[in-house]
Amino acid sequence: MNRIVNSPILWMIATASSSSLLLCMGTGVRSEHAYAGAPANEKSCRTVGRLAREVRIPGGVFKMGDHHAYAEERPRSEVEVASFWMDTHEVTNRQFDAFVAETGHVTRAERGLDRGVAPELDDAARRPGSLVFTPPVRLLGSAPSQWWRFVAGASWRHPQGPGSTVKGREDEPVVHVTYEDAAAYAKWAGRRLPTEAEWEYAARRGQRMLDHNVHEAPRPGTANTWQGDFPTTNRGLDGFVGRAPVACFPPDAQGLFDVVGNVWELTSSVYYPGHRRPTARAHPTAGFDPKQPGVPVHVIKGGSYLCAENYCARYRPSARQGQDALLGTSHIGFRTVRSDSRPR
Ligand SMILES: [Ca+2]
Ligand SMILES: [Ca+2]
Repeated sequence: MNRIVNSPILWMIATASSSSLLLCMGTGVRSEHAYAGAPANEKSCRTVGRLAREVRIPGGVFKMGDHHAYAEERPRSEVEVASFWMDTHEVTNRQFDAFVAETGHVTRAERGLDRGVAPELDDAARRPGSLVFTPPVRLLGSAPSQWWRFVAGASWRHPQGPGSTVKGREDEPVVHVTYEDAAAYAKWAGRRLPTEAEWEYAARRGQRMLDHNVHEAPRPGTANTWQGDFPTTNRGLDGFVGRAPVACFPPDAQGLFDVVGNVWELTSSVYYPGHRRPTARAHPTAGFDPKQPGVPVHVIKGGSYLCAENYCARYRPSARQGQDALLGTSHIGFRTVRSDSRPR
């Protein structure tokens, strides 16, 4: 795999203490802190074991992308999606633990980067770990390196780094997983990761039925996002300042929980900065993100608990970003799907 040493991700790993990741860009909008919804809380969280495992998403044709949002969401075009079954919620720590217990899978964050993957890096830069959101005390400019920190030893078992644990957080979405970790889980479960089109199609169906304008922030009380000025003021008016257990917020009209918000969700689609796929000669099959050139990138969807009105605002079905296929973070997880051969 060809990765170049001056990519922002590898630079971040190499410099560790001043890690950087271009996960979101500013919107120029100042958050007004208005919040009319009732906050979610422990009482509003469903018992995960009693939830339906999956729901059937009937196939159809839809307009994918958005002309009025970020450039990478263009062009908007018609896409056909076959019927499929989708997890009702993000994969939890409890589910991932069952996978690890049975297969012995060791995640990329726990293994670190081997020489075959990134021969240009020195040993210190290969150490096991992951990116952890760490709010800055003071904000100087807008460099993401002020709130993304590479923490050696951070992994799905230790989301905040050594000493932290998922004990008591079994129903929270698993994080610090890479594309290969998520794909391995899905295979073990007899499933697969959704394509970007499948994910967006399902998200649009649910949002439209809730009469949600895709250009606005999620309605208060419907998703775990950020209220306040990111990254310094997290008011937690929706009931959670960090990740929430899955299914604490209401489901969409199809019965899907936390499609928007809580954690970003990995897809099987490689990322390009737009829906018009470039020629194979121009860009590698591993995807291409001009913000992290040379790095294999997959599309992530839905935004996370860190998406605010003044920053990111990618809590919309069409919103998308490229994620380093070999790097985890504390706000990216996934859900799985399986194909359905039945007619619509
Ligand atoms: Ca929140
Ligand atoms: Ca989500």
